[in-house]
Amino acid sequence: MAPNQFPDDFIWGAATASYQIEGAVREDGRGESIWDRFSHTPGKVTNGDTGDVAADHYHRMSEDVALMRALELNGYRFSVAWSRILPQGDGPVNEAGLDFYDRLVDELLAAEITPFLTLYHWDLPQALQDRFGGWLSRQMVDMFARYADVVSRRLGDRVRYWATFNEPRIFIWLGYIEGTHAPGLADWTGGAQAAHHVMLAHGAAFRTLRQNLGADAQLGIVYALSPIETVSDDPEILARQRLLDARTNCWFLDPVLRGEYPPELLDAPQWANLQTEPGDLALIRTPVDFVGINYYSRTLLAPDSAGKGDLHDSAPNPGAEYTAMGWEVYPQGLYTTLRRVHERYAVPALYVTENGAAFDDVLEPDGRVRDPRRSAYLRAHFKAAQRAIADGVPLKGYFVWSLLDNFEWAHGYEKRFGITYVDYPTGARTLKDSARFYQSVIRANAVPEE
Ligand code: IFM
Repeated sequence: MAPNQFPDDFIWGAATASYQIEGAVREDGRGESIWDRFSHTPGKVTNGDTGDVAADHYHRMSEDVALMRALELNGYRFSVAWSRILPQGDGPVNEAGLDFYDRLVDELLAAEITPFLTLYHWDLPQALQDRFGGWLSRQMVDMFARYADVVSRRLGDRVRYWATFNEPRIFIWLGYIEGTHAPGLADWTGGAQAAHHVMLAHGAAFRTLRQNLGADAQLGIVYALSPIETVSDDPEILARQRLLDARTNCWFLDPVLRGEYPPELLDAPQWANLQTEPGDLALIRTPVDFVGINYYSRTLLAPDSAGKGDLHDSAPNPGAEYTAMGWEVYPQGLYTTLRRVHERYAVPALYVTENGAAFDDVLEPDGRVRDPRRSAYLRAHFKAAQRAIADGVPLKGYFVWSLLDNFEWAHGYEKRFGITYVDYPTGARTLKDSARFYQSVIRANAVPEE
C-alpha cells in the first residue's frame, strides 16, 4: 500500500442523525420525542429553533441519497427515530415509520452505499419520559430491547452494521446532569443511574440483535472520545486528568469491553448510591464487532481551566485554531484516541463514526460555499487516521460529520457542520468546497498532496 493510500475496502461515509435532519415531526404517525418537547420550550435552543422542518430530509431523502452517490460515498451512517417506529415508545408499531427507513435502505443499497444504522441518537419518545422518567428508569432496558427487535426484524435482511447508542456520555451529561439538552434534568446521582440503565439497555439490545441477525451482523456502539491532556504535571491537575479521563473516555467503554466501571468513577461521591443488580455487568459486557469513535477535539487541563472536572473542563491553547464551536483543532488527538482504544480494548474493528467541524459558512452570490478551513481540518484528521492504520490500528472506515448542515441541538441552526450547505428557508442543498475535497479523497482512496 502506497504511503498515502487507505486500505482497498475502506469505507468513506458521512453521518447524520434523525432529529437533526428529518423534520416531518408530525407526519405518518410519528410520536413526540423529547427533543420536540425540549426545543419547543422557550429559552432552551438558540433562536427558538426546533427540528420541525430541519433539513427536510424526510421529504428529500432520494435527493440526499443522490447527493451521496454524486460524492461517491460508500457508507452512510444514520439513526432511526424511535418515535416514528413506536410512537408511544412501546405499544403498537407504526408501519409507516418503518417504511421510511425501509425505502432509505433500499435506495442506499441501489446506490451501492453501505448503511450503518444507529438505534438511538438522543430522540427518545416523549411518552417514555412522561411515564418512566426516561433513562432514570430500569424499565427502559426492556423498552429499548423491544425497539431493537422491531427495527432489526424489518431491516436486518439488508442492514449489516448496527450501533445501539450514539455518545451515551454526551446525552447523559448534557441531558441528565447539566440539563442543557433534552430532557433537561440536572442531577448527578440521577445521571449516573440513567447511564447505568443505558448500559444495560445496550447489553439487552445487543443480545436481541445478535439473535435476530446472526453471526454475520456487525454490532457495536458509538462513543464521543477526547484525550485528556495537561499543561503541567502539577498533582492537582494530574488527579483531575485521571478523573476526567474516567468520565470522558472509560465510563462507557470499560463496562462494555471489560465488564467493569473505572475505579475513579466508583470512588466519586456521585456513584455512591448507584443501584445495581447481580448480573448487571455480565449483561453490559458485550463482544462487540466494532467500536465507533466520534472525535472532534482534545481536552486540555490547566490550573485555571473552567469546569474543574466536568464536560467543559478545557483550557484555551494560545495560538491554536478553534472552530465555530470553540473547539481546538487538534488532529493529533484522533491518532492518540485510535491508538489508545486499540491498545486498551483490542476491538476487532474501529470506525471514525463522526469527525468534522462547524464554521461560519456563507453561500456566495456565485453559488459556492468556500470553506477551506473545513477541508484543511478534514485533511489533517484523515492523515492522523492514516498514521494510526500504518501503526496497526484496525480502522475500517471514516464518516464525516455531517452530510448536511443540520439542527445542532441547543445551538439550533446557528452552527453549520455540513459538507453540504442547506438553505433552510428553501431546503436547497449546495455542495461546499469541502465536499469536493472529500470526493477527491474518496476517488483516490488517499489524501491528495496539497
Ligand atoms: O451534532 C452532534 C452529533 O449529534 C453528535 N456528535 C457531535 C455532533 C457535533 O456536535
